[in-house]
Amino acid sequence: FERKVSVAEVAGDEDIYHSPALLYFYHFAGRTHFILSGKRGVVRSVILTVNGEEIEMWKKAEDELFEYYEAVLWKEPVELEYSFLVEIASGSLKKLGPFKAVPRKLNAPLWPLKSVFYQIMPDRFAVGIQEKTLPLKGEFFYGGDLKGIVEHIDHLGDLGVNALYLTPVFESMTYHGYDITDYYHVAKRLGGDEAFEELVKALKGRGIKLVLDGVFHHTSFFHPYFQDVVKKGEKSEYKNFYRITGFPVVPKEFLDVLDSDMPWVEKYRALKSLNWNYESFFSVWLMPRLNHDNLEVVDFIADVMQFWLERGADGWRLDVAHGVPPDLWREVRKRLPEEAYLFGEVMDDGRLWLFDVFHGVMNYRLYDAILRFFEFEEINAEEFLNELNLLSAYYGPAEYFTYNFLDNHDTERFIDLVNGDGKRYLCALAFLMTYKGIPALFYGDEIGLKGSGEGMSSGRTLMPWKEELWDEETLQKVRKLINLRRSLAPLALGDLRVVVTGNRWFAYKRVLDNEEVFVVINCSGEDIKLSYRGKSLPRVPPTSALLVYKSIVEVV
Ligand code: ARE
Repeated sequence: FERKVSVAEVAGDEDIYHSPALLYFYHFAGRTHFILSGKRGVVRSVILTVNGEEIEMWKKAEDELFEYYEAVLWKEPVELEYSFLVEIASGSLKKLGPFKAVPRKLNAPLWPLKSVFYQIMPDRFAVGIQEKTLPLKGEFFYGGDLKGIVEHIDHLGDLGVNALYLTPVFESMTYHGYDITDYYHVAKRLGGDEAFEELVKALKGRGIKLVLDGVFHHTSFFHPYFQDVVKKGEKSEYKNFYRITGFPVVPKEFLDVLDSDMPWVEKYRALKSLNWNYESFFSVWLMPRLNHDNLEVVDFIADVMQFWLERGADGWRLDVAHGVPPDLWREVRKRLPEEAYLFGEVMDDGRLWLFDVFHGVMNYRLYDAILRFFEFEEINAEEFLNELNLLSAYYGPAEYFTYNFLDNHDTERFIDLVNGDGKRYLCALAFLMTYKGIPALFYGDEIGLKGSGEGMSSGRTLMPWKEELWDEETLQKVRKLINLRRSLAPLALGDLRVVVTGNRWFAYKRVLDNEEVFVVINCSGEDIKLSYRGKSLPRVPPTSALLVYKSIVEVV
């Protein structure tokens, strides 16, 4: 992609840049975006001329190296002739163009744009099957299953979410399921393949889409392919499935510990201190890394993904996606139906993983900015908005397809991070629901569910089903926000224009053709009084949000 410019090149004479490529000239939801980037400090102003009409571009964002200028035109995606007249800081003028091209479109399924996601870790949500044998008995398993989700499907319906992302559901030995032993069967502890079919039926009946978690960076140590390598060593036909660094794959003591009748917790501890000859996820012996250079592994991944898409899944979240070469994902994507929504777990800048790789990424970069503004109060509104606009410049149309969250199974719960301040949670959620990208809740957020302890697995608490334990006010407001998100098209598809910013509050419009929604996010300790279209609005109390759509005003 075009912005892959090295620092040395930038220092040369390529001070301003545009090309009619996806990130610089694209069409989305009825409008055409033009982006021009310049080396920091070089550009003073830019005039865009399109088919004879002149438009002044606005400075959208800046990073360490570049500044990004943008103009938006509400036009059909037709061929346009355009050029830029750039006023350089030194006083001279530079002309770029003319360019003659049709704006590029992102290739992606449209259903995610209409979705609000709900994420469930099945073991922690609801117990449907009371009698069951759990692997590694007693260790961390709460016993939730897919039948439990079916039994509580009305909870999802009432909330108004219309897409479900489930953490891994396949055969494995842990409660979290990221160590898969059989990719073609749903874990018996979760109710097996039958429960999966029932779940798919229940979801389809309510128009809820289903996204599964694909763990293809590694398998379980106990996956038959890896076991074959452990047993047969160099003679194993699966030795190239993994990244083996020597034979035997594990020393004899390792197998002795595994075979012993020590309790599992002790076994785990003992095994950790031994050596092994394979690469694995974060040096966890249970998770040997697949060899992604092996074309048979590519076939295997594509086959598993297609298998479950045929059985009712609508998309995949790809685990440790940033630990697998983008080319592999590109190839896999080509073999899957275009309607399947694919988003990768990518922790930082998503640019290498978007466009023709995944449709979206888990938006960790947005999450970091949200924490810095809403929780730590490290950045002010202007800095927060610069970060948002920067991501927008980096991702172009792909930003509408990112999976946006305030928490998930790997983070502390947002409510815990803000010390139980429900108002602050709702304020941040109001932002998420009125921002570009696909909003997602982690099960229990809607009822004010808190985590226990600290660290990445602290949020995986058991969902309480006694309604006396729910925070009813939060639930009502979360419902309202989901409803607004789903009923007001500009919130999902609209362009974003910042209207005014304070230190800890800001207001923006989401504009879609001739419709718009006005949003105020007030994270400050004071009332904010604004007027909109000549009318004064009700005050926005501290730590709350306000939405205006036509003559409807909502304060959350
Ligand atoms: C368990 C314990 C941990 C313990 C670990 C090692 O919970 O406290 O440290 O074991 O013994 C799954 C389970 C985890 C489990 C893990 C290993 O859900 O509970 O941990 O397996 O057995 C990095 C990766 C990122 C990954 C996160 C967790 O880059 O891909 O770590 N996320 C996915 C899933 C996880 C899952 C796995 C991967 C493994 O979403 O749920 O874990 O399949 C910084 C770094 C990131 C780092 C992040 C979090 O931001 O830049 O690279 O992410 O911190 O640590």
